[in-house]
Amino acid sequence: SGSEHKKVRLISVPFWLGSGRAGTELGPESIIKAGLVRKIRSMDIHLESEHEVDCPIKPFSQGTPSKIKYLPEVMEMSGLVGEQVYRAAINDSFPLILGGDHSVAIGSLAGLTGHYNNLGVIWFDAHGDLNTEETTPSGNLHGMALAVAIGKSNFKLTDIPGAGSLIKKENIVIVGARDLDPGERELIRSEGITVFSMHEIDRMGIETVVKKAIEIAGNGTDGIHLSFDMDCLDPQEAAGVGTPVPGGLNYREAHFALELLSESQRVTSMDIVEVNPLLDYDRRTARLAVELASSLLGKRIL
Ligand code: 6HN
Ligand code: MN
Ligand code: MN
Ligand code: MN
Repeated sequence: SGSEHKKVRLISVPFWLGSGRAGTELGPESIIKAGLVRKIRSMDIHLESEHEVDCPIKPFSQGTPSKIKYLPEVMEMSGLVGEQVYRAAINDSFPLILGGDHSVAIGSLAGLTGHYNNLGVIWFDAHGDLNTEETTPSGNLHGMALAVAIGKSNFKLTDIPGAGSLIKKENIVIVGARDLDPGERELIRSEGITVFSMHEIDRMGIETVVKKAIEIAGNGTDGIHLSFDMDCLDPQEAAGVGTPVPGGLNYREAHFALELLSESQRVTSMDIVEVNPLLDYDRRTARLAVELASSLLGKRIL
């Protein structure tokens, strides 16, 4: 069966400085080695180009250590990623962004908001990524990416050159959460952010959850960005991530979720982040990432 998007542009972002732990900079290469390009080419899709973003791999020469780690590096990366994502979007290509840690999504959203007037976001993650400078327990920016996107931290999406407006909290949905910090829980309550935690997934089933997520992220928006942190999966399925949390999505739930998202024809871009090949001994997590991406791009069993 075909796909809603004829053209796909692969954007590799070898970046780890948002996570405080090296390894995710090897993610794009590992996902490609696991067969992503081959898989996309075997489908009815035109793979336009592969672009590797020349982002900082080493910390800039250190000044005084600050609580928030590598902010200048994350800002530099985000601007560069944003440029490439924006170019793909205006060219009517589907941007498929390969991380890298989840701070890469700040770049994706910077580029996408430059193009879309009102973007919805579905964020698959074991975590909330809603910490601010005040609440972060780690100082790692990947744990702040969504707070940056909605403008709840001091560092905001709109600080990135080329970014459009902030993401509206009404159009954000988190799916798969099971490890939230106290400050994140508070922000979720006070802002009324929709979170379908593992509890809701067990209660309602993944199909209902995904349908509701599309409704909320799609309500009055002209695009939906799917930001897929591989740690939403159970560590039994995807051990090769930096911050594994037990009790996650199983293979079939994740697979079905991405088929449903594909069928909806509403998703206009996707990140796949947090694959850490140093922890992905048999490349199983990278191969799963390939499977899930191809489901989203239209691969069907029949
Ligand atoms: N991720 N909540 C923790 C923190 O440091 O803020 C973990 C964040 C993980 C972020 O997996 O994208
Ligand atoms: Mn499009
Ligand atoms: Mn994340
Ligand atoms: Mn996560």
